[in-house]
Amino acid sequence: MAPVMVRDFAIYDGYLDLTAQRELVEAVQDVARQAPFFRPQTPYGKPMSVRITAAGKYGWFSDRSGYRYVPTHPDGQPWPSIPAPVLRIWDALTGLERRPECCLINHYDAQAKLGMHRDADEADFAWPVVSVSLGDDALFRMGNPTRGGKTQSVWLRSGDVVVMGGAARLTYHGVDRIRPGSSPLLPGGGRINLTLRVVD
Ligand code: MD6
Ligand code: FE
Repeated sequence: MAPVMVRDFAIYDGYLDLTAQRELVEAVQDVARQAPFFRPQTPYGKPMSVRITAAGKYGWFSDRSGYRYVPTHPDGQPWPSIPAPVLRIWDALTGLERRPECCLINHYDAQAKLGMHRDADEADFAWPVVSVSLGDDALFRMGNPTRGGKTQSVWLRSGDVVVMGGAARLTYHGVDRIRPGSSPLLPGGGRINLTLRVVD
């Protein structure tokens, strides 16, 4: 499948069929049973509107001390391993030998959004970030290598996969809002986004 390129983001529209999406939802539920979703604090002390958890050697974490990768859930347990169907998406789309060390899982409810940011807490930006959308539609905004300037937005739908590599790897991006109730996939509604990253 050839991606649609938007500002060097490779968007694989409808990459996952319904069966594959359901398999991933089960895998996420399995991770969340072991490592429950929580709401991190921003470095400024505000709670984030998305709830997060993770799988892999590292999870992404934020509190008053800043953003970082951590080897354990806030409850002290190591993160569950990254589910096999998630790794298969990485393998198929990147063709890389190296595998991700973090699968960050974001959950968006009707009010949640994610401000414009860059994923810059990893050691080597030569590795891409792969993002999988499940559940409700999300308005994904892509900007520039520095904050500000013109942006371009697309609606990401359940089953879409985005590969953020090359010039896009350090491009500002965010989620303005979701469209609540647009997908019946998740039992409790909302949207789940998985992002796969090489950390070390
Ligand atoms: C989201 N995604 O789609 C938020 N980051 O919910 C991201 O922040 C993201 O989609 C890095 C690479 C791809 C992404
Ligand atoms: Fe991001």
